[in-house]
Amino acid sequence: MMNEHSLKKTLSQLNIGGLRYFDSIGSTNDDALAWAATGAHDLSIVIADEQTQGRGRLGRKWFSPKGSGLAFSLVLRPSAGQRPHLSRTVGLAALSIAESFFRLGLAPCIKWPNDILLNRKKAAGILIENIWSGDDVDSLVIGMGINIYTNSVPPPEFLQFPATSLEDALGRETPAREEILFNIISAFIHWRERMGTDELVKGWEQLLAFRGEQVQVHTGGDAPIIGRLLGLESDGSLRLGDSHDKSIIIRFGDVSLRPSA
Ligand code: BT5
Repeated sequence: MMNEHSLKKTLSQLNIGGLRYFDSIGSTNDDALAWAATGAHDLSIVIADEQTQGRGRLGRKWFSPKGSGLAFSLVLRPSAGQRPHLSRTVGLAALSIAESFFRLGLAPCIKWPNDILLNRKKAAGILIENIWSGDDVDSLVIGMGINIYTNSVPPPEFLQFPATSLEDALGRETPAREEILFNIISAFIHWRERMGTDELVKGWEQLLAFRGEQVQVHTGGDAPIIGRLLGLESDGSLRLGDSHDKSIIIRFGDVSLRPSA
């Protein structure tokens, strides 16, 4: 059973800022935003067994029932050295989740910008929200939702993209959630120290789903942008190539494979 005691014990070897655990909460991002606004230390964690109002991007819902997955938010107070690289934060988070999956012998991919896939199905998502102080980011809240057990996978009518869980992908006994959380936070601390390096962007780029394939990216406008997925810019933007091999750079959007005609 995951609880405050088991989490404190597992995370005690890591240098986290603080921990808040809830059996049930609306959204861990909301609590972390409130905590950040009232002085949460760097690398504070809000985690819940269940979310009743879990959020995705653009008002979408994140399904996180009791006893099924990991739903947590990290508060980040960026150092001066990290500030120029904050657009890479989603990559930092995605790489950290991906590494925890590699450790279990799986082969994760990152569907740009914020989904982690196993067997081409979504196993985790990331939601980053900023607290501003004038024109500067005061702190960031990085929400991560990871489907651990089969019961975390939403019913198909809930989804635009197929979903899976770690348990489904492993097909064998799944480690405790605390252990997976430990691995994610350890990787996060490791990569965060390398936030300004090419190594981070390369590591992230190597894991991109659909590389070299024809994709469509919905950016909120009517027509999707279509092209071949080439890689990343150094700020974490996505680079596609059009039919004349001219680069198209995309900052926001949702990538999917282009259905073959
Ligand atoms: C995301 O949004 O993928 C970000 C999810 C972030 C969740 C974490 S949990 C801790 C923290 N607290 C919160 O309230 N949120 C964060 P987006 O790319 O917009 O994807 C949302 C879409 O994913 C939904 O519209 C569904 O189609 C699908 N979805 C919802 N729950 C899912 C699940 N458990 N597994 C796979 N897909 C899901």
